Parts: sequence; structure tokens; C-alpha cells
Amino acid sequence: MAAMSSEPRAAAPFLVACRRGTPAHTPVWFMRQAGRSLPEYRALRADVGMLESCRRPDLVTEITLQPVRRHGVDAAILFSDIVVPVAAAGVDLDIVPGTGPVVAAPVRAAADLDRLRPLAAGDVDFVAEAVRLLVAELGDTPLIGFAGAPFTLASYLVEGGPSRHHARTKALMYGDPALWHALCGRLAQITGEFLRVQVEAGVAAVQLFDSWTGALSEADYRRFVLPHSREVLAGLAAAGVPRIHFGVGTAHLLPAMAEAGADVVGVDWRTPLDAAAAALPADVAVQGNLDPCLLFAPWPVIEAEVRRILAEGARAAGHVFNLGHGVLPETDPDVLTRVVALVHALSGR
Ligand code: 1CP
Repeated sequence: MAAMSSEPRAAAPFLVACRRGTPAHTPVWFMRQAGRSLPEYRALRADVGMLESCRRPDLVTEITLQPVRRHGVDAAILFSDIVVPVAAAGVDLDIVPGTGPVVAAPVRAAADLDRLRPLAAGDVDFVAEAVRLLVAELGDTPLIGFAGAPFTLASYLVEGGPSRHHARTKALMYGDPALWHALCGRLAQITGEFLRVQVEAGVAAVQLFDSWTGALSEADYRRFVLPHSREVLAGLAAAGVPRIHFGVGTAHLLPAMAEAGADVVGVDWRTPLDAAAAALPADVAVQGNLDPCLLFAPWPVIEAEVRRILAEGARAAGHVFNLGHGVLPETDPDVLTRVVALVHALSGR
């Protein structure tokens, strides 16, 4: 049975689109499809902290499966958070409800790097266990593993928490490039190892989230970020799983993000997918890009936007339908289910 099961998985529409083939229908999944938009998630998380839930393979498995069961999406994404490997590598942090990741002692000087030791596979055994449980449960539905890219992780570590302008992060980057590159080098190791553990345990694809890198100019991205993201993505090239690379507000960075080593580039709602495809190399697929706020609009408006995005995505080498960023907690989950059905109905071949 084990030998047979790999065959249908390779034909899963999500993997076919990532490899720029012709899938039976345009695959669709949503960033943050697991989470507070789902009442069944809120019930499970009622008495369990965010980081603790990420460390419990039984909870990770159940939460990851919830949106697959409910919406019929074409891929699952591992329930975790970008700061989980950083915490496993020794950084004292918490994920505070309503705020996000908060770091006890931010990184501001060379001595602070000592708190960031290399990640060993054994530090994240709970993730490998969750991936194994999920692969067994998911059958033909691919599981996406993920990690945060060095720039976005560095932003949380240097700011100490979420920030709008990333001012301290940029101050460190411009003011002490040697420390910046040392920090990002360590983060590249942690992220690379975190993804390697997930791939070895059986994820079918990975997404590298560089959510906040759109805050940089292309020149600064190339100098301060690209070498580190490339190190992470190049380390996975031999594994043969599709690598998705995503950021917000990155219209000016799309070719550079592809150069970092992406098979699929995630695009937010600000850039039409056909324009993104024209800017990217011909052998790179696109993912996106419905504005998450549009899910609050009347259904005919949503339907028109889905049609537009499918038409624009059809001009790319491959298209994975998604939002342009994560599902907002207030989203009506029934609307997400309808979007999945609509994407499948409109794109079925
Ligand atoms: O109590 C809760 O429910 C906490 C909310 C929450 C959830 C559900 C956080 C805190 N993280 C998560 C899960 C999560 N985080 C997933 C789950 C998988 C899925 O997509 O279904 C993923 C992929 C992430 C990744 C993540 N965490 C990113 C990259 C994606 C993105 O949204 O840009 C980032 C930037 C984070 C940091 C983070 N963690 C949590 C919050 C609220 C934030 C953002 C804070 C900020 O605005 O800076």
C-alpha cells in the first residue's frame, strides 16, 4: 500500500500546479485556513496557549485537519507558527493573544546572539511527530510545511514583537551590517533545519513566509535578505518538494524572490497575477491573490473577483488559488467553503 499511495499524491492538483503541469482543477488553499475563523478551532484552543498547542502533535493534527474537512481545500498547512523553531532554539518568547509573538529580551547587540543557538532536529521532535500523524490521516491531500524567512524572523527578534515600520530592524541592518548578517545566518540555519525536519517527516511542499520583506527596497533586499533566504531554499533543492516563497507588498521584489530559489511565488492582492507572471521567470508558478477583506463583501462581488483572479492566473505557468494574505479571524467560514467550491467549479477541466 505504501508504494501505491505515492502515486495519487503526485497527481494532486496542488502539486501539479506547483510543478506547472495541467491540474484537473485550479487548486485552492488559504493562508491561516486553520485558526480563529473556525468555531471548532476556538473550542479546542479555549484552555491551551498558542505555543503549547503547537507542541502537542494530537492538537496540531486535529487543528490542521479542521479546514480540510470543512472546506475541501486542496492542501493542508501544518498548524504551527514562524516563531516555534526560534523558541525551540532557546529564545524566551510567547505568543500573546491579540498581539502575536513577544520576545522577552530583543536582539540588539552581538552578545544577544548567544541566546540563539543552532536548532537540532531533536529540538522539534513534536513537529516531526505531527507531520507523520498528518500524512497518515490526509491520504491524497498534500501537507504543506512552512517556516519564517530570516528577515521576518529577525524583525520579531529585533523589535521584540510585531511592528509597523520595522524601524529598529532597519537601524540594525544599516548600522551594523556584520551583526545583521550574523543574525540572519543563524536564523537561516534554524529555518533550514526546521524545514528539513518537516520534509523528512513527509510534507509534500514547503512555504517560506517572508511576510514583512516588502518593507525593503529591491537593492536592500538583494544585499541584506536574498543571500540568507537563498541559503534556506537552496538547502531544500535536493529534496524535490515544491518551494513556495511569499511576502506582502512585494510587487517590486518578485523577480528577486524567485531568484532566492522559489518554484512558486506568493503574490498579495495589490499585484494582478498576470502582471506578476510577466515579471517572473517563465518557469515559476504563482499563488494568490484574493484580498482577505473581500470575503466580507456581498457574494456577487466575491464571485466576480474569483473569476478575475482565475483568468489572470491562467496566464501564469501554474496557479495555486489562495488569498493575498491570511484569513482574518472575523471571516465567515461558510464563505471560504463557497470560494473553494466556486474555484473548483469554474476551473474544472
Ligand atoms: O491564539 C491564536 O489563535 C493565535 C493566532 C495565531 C495563529 C492561529 C498566531 C499568532 N499564529 C497562528 C498560526 C499560524 N501562524 C499559521 C497556521 C497555519 C495556517 O496558515 O493555517 C501560520 C502559517 C503562521 C505563520 C505566521 N506567524 C506568520 C507568517 C504568515 C503571515 O501571516 O504573514 C507570521 C508573520 C506569524 C507571526 C504571528 N503569529 C501570530 C500572530 C497574530 C502573528 C502576526 C503578528 C504581527 O502582526 O506581526
